[in-house]
Amino acid sequence: MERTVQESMKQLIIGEALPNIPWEEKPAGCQDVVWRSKKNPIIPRDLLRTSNSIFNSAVVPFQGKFAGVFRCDDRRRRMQIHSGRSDDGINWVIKEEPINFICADPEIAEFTYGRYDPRVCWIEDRYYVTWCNGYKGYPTIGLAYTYDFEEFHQLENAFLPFNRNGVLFPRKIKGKYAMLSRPSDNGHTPFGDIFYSESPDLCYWGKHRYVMGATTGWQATKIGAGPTPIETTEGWLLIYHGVLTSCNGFLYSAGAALLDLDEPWKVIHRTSSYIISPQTIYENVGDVPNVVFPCAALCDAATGRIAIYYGAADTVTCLAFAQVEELIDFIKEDAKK
Ligand code: BMA
Repeated sequence: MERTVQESMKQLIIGEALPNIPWEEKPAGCQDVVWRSKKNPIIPRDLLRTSNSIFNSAVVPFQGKFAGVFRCDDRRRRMQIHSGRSDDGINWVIKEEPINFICADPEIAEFTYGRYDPRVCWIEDRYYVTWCNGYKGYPTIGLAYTYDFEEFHQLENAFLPFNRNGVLFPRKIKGKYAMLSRPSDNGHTPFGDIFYSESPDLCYWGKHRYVMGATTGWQATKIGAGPTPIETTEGWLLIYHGVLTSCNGFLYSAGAALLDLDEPWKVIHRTSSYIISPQTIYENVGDVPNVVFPCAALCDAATGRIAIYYGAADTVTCLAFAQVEELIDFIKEDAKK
């Protein structure tokens, strides 16, 4: 694919500049469309003295720096989500206490076995957090908002159980809030496709549409949305995870797709190859081996740089990089395979 200089300077990401995005150039000779940080894992499992593991976590730009919500499993192996701050997106200070959600109705705050796999999304005037919420023993999509990463206000669960991987779009689409999710079961779900739903108020959800499903190879068993979709001139750029069942169990990789901007349940292109799969020691070895699980992506509209945050082996948090133009070209070309 050859582009003129003028074409290659074109801004593809519809959004704001983020000059302080964490970034490392692609290593010379690297053939991959996504490359890992040399600093990986950026968050060790024991950053908190109470943590068994810190992974599958979400970060956003915040007041010129960065903030996030982190999945921290404690040493009793309870799954909880904690807030954190960082000056550079790489070195994080995470609160030792889990988020103490403020709820209009205390029943909403009740959960059994845990909260996990958070995503964070800025919409209009505040940050929204979605996560897999163990509501009375049933996994479903928890939802909350915060202005400051200090106080978090929990709203009604978005859907009936069983559901996971709830990922909001960063703006209303045709006047409605929009969310991707993955209907599932009560265990380690051996199936799963991505659906789209919309809501006028973040309480009542409907117009559920099928987006895309498990296919073959690295995404043969199930798929689930990853980071908040990135708006581009070519469609919503969605990074998602896909699962293959090997003789040794589940193996989690990630791929990417472009969704229609106005009707995001319509898939324009989708990779048939993964863009990153578990291949390093910190992805292959840990509490759950062979997992890469992206939950967040920072992007700089001015340069097209993307920094992807992912959990590795259900143990640590890692960072990888991509260039939007190269990634979109890859999706288009690979979709033809
Ligand atoms: C999924 C979720 C993720 C986890 C993955 C691999 O079902 O529980 O949190 O990373 O399994 O264990």
